[in-house]
Amino acid sequence: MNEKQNKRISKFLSLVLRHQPGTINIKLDEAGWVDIDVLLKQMAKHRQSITRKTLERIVADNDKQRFTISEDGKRIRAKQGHSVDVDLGYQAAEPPESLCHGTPERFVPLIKESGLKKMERHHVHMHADKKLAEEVGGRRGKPVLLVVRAKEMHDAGHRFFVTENDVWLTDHVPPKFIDFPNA
Ligand code: HQG
Repeated sequence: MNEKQNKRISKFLSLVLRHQPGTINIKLDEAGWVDIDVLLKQMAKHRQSITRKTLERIVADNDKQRFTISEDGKRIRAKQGHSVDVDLGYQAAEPPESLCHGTPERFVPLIKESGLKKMERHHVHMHADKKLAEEVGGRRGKPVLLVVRAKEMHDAGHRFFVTENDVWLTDHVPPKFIDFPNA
């Protein structure tokens, strides 16, 4: 399996494990899990046939470690980024002093007005790592790096969660906690 195929399957897995399980007629449980046997069978039925070994390789090699296999090896789920309703049991945690959020330049005026909103996702996503946040913002245009004064926000009563792969999540970041460049 080459890099390109790998990426294509990984995208397909994101689609069915986060957004549209109905595409291949699977159901995620309340915590986002689906049986691997069921997933592979339904993928095969929809011209996306892969072996269990390939699936395991994709989970292990995924650039952002997007997926996780249960300890007993029977189930799989996406670690974050769902638009379907799931409860992933994230741990509430105290964030570092500041967290970064990268966004395309064109969204900045709106964010200055209404803060960071979760849009189609369940949370606003932030990273401790500046470079990673810039990459995220760069997916859809020239990125601008916003710095969220996370500790201050937390102390003001906002809840933060952290995922297994170090993505920081919160419901909404009001503009007053955001440092905009050249502002
Ligand atoms: C922007 C990827 C207008 C926000 C990445 C972002 C990340 C606003 C976009 C993860 C706004 C939503 C998350 C407001 C926020 N007005 N635009 N008030 N508030 N926005 O993709 O953070 O590949 O839902 O800045 O690596 O870009 O999915 O969020 O540009 O970790 O694993 O609205 O998604 O990971 O876009 O990315 P997204 P995001 P995966």
